[in-house]
Amino acid sequence: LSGFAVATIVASFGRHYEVALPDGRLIMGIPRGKRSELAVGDRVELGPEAGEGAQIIRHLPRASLLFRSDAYRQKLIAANATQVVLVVATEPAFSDELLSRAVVAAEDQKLAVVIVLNKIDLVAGLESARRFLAPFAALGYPVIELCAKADVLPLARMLRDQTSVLVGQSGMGKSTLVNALVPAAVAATREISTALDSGKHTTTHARMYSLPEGGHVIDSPGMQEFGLAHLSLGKIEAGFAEFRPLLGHCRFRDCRHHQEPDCAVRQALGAGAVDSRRYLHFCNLMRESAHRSHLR
Ligand SMILES: Nc1nc2c(ncn2[C@@H]2O[C@H](COP(=O)(O)OP(=O)(O)O)[C@@H](O)[C@H]2O)c(=O)[nH]1
Ligand SMILES: [Mg+2]
Ligand SMILES: [Zn+2]
Repeated sequence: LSGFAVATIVASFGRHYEVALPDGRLIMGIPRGKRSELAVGDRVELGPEAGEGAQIIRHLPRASLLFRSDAYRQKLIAANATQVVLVVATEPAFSDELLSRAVVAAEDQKLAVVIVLNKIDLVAGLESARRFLAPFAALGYPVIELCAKADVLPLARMLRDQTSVLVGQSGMGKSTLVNALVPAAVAATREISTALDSGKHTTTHARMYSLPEGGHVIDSPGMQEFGLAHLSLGKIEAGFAEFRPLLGHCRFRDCRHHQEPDCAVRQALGAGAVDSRRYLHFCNLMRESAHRSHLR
């Protein structure tokens, strides 16, 4: 690489990045500024290659950014993704509230959402997992049941020509899925990851892989929480698809759907049209958000 090139960030190691050149070659990209806020999936312009890698001289505009945040900082998950794949399993137990939160973050960025229920070979937790996923399925989010160790074809079909980011708690099988989808690519990067992670099996860095059938998939480290401190009340509300036909039908225009009289959301809840766990997830987000506005 002698001149300038547009490249894609495929892995982030804090101070520097691994970037893919248009011909597929991977090199190191070093940002110019002190503080960089680039994410896997970001498109950048590189200066001429020199020594260890190339300097990142420009950050190209993003089509989307999936991230979570608390009052203090934001954690970038992936840039330019088109689809979020939420991975849960029959065991260990998963948090359906984390799912609701990730869905709100995805909806805010207009990303498609797919849910994978993995480890269906472990049948003991199957019925309970399905019960927790039923409200999401009822909203139209596709739920794909599979066993990552046996057959990932049902998921592979959904990934074609998309940039999909796998999101979920650790232990759900995200890395096992990616390994089954792109075995050669995972093997090729295992050495560098092992060196950087000091041999641990857990995923500590997000990484993007090219899919043989077209498209890309991003493996991400497991998360236990999904804060949405960056989203306004309106954005949170809009992230609950079942509320959309109800908004504007409450007595008060600024109804928070909590204890107000003649609230269309609470009426729908009473009638069973809004799921009670989804409503609980919404209330928890609203409470966090109200708490933040008091702090300001
Ligand atoms: N029984 C069973 N175990 C699985 C399956 N998929 C993954 N696992 C196991 O679940 C554990 C966590 O998997 P991993 O891919 O590291 O999860 P991640 O933290 O989400 O990346 C590992 O021990 C896997 O071998 C599956 O379909 N069935
Ligand atoms: Mg992992
Ligand atoms: Zn209301």
